Amino acid sequence: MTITGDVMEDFSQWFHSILEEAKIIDSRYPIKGMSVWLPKGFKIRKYVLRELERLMDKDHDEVLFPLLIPETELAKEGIHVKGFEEEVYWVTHGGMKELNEKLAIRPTSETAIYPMFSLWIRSHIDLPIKVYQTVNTMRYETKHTRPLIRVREITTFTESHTVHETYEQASQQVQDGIAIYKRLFDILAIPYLVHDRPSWDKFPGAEYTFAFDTLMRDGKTLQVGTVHNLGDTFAKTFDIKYEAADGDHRHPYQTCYGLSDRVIASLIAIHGDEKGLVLPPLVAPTQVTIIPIIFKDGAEDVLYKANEIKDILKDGGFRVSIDNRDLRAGKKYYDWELNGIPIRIDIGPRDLKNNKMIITRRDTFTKEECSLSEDIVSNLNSCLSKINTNLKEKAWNFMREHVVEIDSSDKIEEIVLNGNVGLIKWCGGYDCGKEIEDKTNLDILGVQGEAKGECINCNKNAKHTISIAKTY
Ligand code: P5A
Ligand code: ZN
Repeated sequence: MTITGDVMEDFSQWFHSILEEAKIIDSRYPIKGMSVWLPKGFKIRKYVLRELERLMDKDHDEVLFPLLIPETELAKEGIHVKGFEEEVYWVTHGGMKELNEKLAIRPTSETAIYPMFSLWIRSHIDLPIKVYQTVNTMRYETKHTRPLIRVREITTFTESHTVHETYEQASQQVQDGIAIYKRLFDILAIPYLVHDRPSWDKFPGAEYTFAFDTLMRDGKTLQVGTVHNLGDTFAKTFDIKYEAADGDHRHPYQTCYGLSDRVIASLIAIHGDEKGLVLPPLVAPTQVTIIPIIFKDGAEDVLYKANEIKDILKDGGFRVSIDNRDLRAGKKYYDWELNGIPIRIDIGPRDLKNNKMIITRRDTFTKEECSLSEDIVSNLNSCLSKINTNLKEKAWNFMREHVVEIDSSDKIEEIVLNGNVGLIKWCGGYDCGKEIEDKTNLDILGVQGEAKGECINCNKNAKHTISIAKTY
């Protein structure tokens, strides 16, 4: 079996195929939009979460709220509930008995958390609050579902919620949230564009929304995270108040931001190739595999040395394994490629005699001879860090090459459908923006910067340069 579907030509097929072949998840679970995390996928998820939690824990407290939300709480914030009403799963029964009040399975946790904030917050001394949780949420998505990308049970929803005395502090927190996510995506070598979403595409109930988009190999963008400024809308709805230093009672200002399984989807989609996974070393379940090349003679010596190298590397902090299955080397190489193990070490009787081993990199397939008397740990450390740098550069270059300025409206569709994010000039008008989306059947991702000249659509004075793309 090999990965079916070309990474570039048939991305969707390739993505499904790699999830299956590399045993990341099993999407045959008999409910649409829900899948099983397999051991290897779960490990990748674990290491990604570890990095995220490390970043979050510096400045947030982790909490865990219930899964169910009373209908009355969910319904309180008008715009918010409007945005989610089509997507909520409801619990209506306890056993045979119909419940007095329907309970929503959280599609996100604002309406679970904010009633509790209203109990917790009394004085300005209680602020700021910065909490996060990693939970599953459910959304009855009506668009085409795709494993990890658009699921009905989001299994890895890391959502943060913050409360502040002033609007300025909340705005600053939005920037801090963006900075945290940038650091995570940099660690994972996932390139991103950050956009202030157009007003018609912000989070239901938010004042404004910043979104991270990354570019898949087929030229479609994927929203991989969002950071919202909620103003004092929810505080008013949920009666959250604090006593300020001057004795006044005021509503605080809030933000929320979140990431999902899509982070893991992007990690796999952006770095992988036609041979399988390519993983940044930090999140690879196995970072180094040692393949002893065994012939009749000298097998014992080779195995002995292979184990010795394994122990040295383990002590050096690597996740390392020996592939001593009774299989031909070709099959082992094949699995090494499929599993995206960053480094392969081959060692055979002749290498042993020459006091060396061969290191092969998964990202470039380049080989390097290494002396066995050198410091193996520091050698491999520098090799892993080169892999990370290379993955990051490659991914960023790919994305940058596919962000293209477009100066005439009749070229938008062609250029974007050719796999690019288009940069166009826009007047800033709501109706004009919607018209651009309708005409092209594409999505405006948001504002990239200021612009001079004419709006590409209505020829009025342009205000912004905006990005337009085909989105997942
Ligand atoms: C922020 C966290 C929120 O829900 N409330 C708490 C805010 N924002 S959001 O934009 O609606 O969702 C956050 C991120 O979750 C991803 N996402 C999904 N991933 C997979 N399948 C889905 N069905 C799905 N829906 C949303 C997106 O990356 C989104 O930015
Ligand atoms: Zn216009």
